[in-house]
Amino acid sequence: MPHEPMFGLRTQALNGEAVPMTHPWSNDRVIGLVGPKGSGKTFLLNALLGTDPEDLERLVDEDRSDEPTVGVVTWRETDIALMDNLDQEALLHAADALIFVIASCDGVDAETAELWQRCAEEEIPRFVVITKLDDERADMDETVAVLRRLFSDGPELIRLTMPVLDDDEELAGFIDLATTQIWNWTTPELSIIESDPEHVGLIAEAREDLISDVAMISEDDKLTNALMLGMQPSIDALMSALEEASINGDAQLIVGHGLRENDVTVGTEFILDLIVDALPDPSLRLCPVVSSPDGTAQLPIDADPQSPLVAEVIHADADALSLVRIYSGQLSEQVMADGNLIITIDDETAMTSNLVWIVTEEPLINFMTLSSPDFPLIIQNINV
Ligand SMILES: Nc1nc2c(ncn2[C@@H]2O[C@H](COP(=O)(O)OP(=O)(O)OP(=O)(O)O)[C@@H](O)[C@H]2O)c(=O)[nH]1
Ligand SMILES: [Mg+2]
Repeated sequence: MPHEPMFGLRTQALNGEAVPMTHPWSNDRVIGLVGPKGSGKTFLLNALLGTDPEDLERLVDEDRSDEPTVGVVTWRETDIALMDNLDQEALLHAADALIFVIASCDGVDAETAELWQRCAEEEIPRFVVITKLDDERADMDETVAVLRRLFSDGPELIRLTMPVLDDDEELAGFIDLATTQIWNWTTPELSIIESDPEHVGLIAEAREDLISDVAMISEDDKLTNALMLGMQPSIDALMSALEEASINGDAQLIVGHGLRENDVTVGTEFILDLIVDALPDPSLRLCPVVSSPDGTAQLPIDADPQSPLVAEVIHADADALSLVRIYSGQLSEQVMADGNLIITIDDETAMTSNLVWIVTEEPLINFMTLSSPDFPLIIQNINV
């Protein structure tokens, strides 16, 4: 299986070219996994980590699977931090995007529907993975219909893949509705093949839906005009429009995932490509609004490692181990907590360049602001 290819497998398959990135954080993604209990979040996390042999030893032990966890997988030179079992409020602060993990056979709970609504209000980029598509009760069409009723009745919830079964009716792969290519996990290595006319016929209606949804949401006038005239869009234009809308939080894509024999997970690499191509990198995020400790307003701070430090404790435990999201600047050995307490960092383990586990002398508290002792700041826009 190809690891860390230079370009996305989807783009590569279409001979596209990657755009070089210059911002020091732009090769990272900070992503939260959310969804109903038992929907398959930890399973998906392990599937994503399992694509990189070096990460195998870091797979989440099922006995510890309720604890806040950050798994990092490197895909196409992008460090992807995936946060599991984090407090919802912490994720809303700290994640650049969320993945909603919904089981194809279990429905959606009220808490997840409420979280979706909040993300819609706060325009948090996100996509949906429909899991357990190998389950005999799985019905992706039905789950997509339920999600569209529950989450949004507009064009912004866009289904991107359709499951393909093998001769034994086992989950074999997915058709990408944008490119019409089949991603096939029945071969020893994942293969991406052109679909035959029979498959193109089967997906025709779903693809029409996708194209008309793109016509409604895209900001590319040339593309929307062509679509309004009933012309077939180029695959590149379609993919760019989908990815851009997803990064901006204007559209949310739905893709599938499942398991087949020999522990092969189906859909995993597609999801990694989507995380890199269709979710925002940290440089696209605004730094939270900050003030001085006495409440004096401060000018907005750029989300840049060269700017003053603005970081937030997003999970603190009693052993003085804390997970910290850095919004700008860099941690130093001594930091100011909530503008009035100097803290010494004894040890730190970076998950990505801006998501770090730290050990401090004294335990910290959730949602504390960490800043530089020379430039103390407090994050203002939090509602905990
Ligand atoms: N067959 C199959 N089983 C799955 C799949 N995804 C998850 N499971 C199983 O479903 C059960 C629940 O999955 P978890 O990953 O623990 O779910 P979770 O969302 O992390 O659950 P909580 O952390 O308790 O909320 C486990 O037994 C998984 O092995 C899948 O795609 N196919
Ligand atoms: Mg779990």
